[in-house]
Amino acid sequence: MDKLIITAAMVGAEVTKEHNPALPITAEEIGEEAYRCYRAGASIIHLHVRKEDGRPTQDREVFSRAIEEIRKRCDVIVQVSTGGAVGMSAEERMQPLELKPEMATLTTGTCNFGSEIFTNPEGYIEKFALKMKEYGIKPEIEVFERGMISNALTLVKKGLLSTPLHFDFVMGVPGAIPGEVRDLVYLVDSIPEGSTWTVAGIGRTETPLSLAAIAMGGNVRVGFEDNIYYSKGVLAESNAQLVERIARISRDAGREVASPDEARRILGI
Ligand code: KMH
Ligand code: ZN
Repeated sequence: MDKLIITAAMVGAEVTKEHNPALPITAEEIGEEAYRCYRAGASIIHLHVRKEDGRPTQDREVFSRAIEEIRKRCDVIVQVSTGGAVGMSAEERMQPLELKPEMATLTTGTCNFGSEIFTNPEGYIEKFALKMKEYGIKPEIEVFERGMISNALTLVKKGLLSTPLHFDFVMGVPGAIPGEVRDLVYLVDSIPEGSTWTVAGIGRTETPLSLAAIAMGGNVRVGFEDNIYYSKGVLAESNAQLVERIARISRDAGREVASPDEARRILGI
């Protein structure tokens, strides 16, 4: 089994400082928190950024400043979000791709997202995939529903994605696929052999799904984007605290944790 790749999704687009005061917002806070996550065992930072007032943005310059602060401190893989926040246009969402990061997310379908709709019609998906191909950015395919795997395979047939694919199963979003282990097994069984995958369990599904992924040979994403609690009713002190727990459990279970360079090799970056 390969070493475990831990992704830290530290910011997201929905969580606020009111939800968890330790949420990093400024470029410097993001840089500092990324470094703490890296020290705790994260090899990928899944990155969203915020305006000064805390609202989500996909502004290229804001991304650039945050990435610079991360780069000053460590050589972790930066994976920019093209999901942004619900309601943003495709052009808005694509901006950070211009910075040519090592990785970016690609959600291959539309789904309910709580009381809202996360819109990803074919036109968006193909535009994002084409840009990633042009710039040599490794896509992480964000799967919120089973049909999104089929859509990714269609993109392979169209020459917009190349194999081996890397998937992130985002599970437990209200309105999309639930976060039971049987759902994870179903998704893992549905991807092509040779693919790599990680799981992002939302809220209370985060830790149980992470444990399943460690045992199944998958990888793990944790962080405030997905879950702000360390345990029931107890806020996490930092994203790094969540990363540290996963690294510790994985090592205790006999699975070492990948460095950024080891993660690059596993993902073919
Ligand atoms: N904020 C969600 C609507 C991604 O980063 O690519 C979408 C999201 C997915 O977070
Ligand atoms: Zn995200």
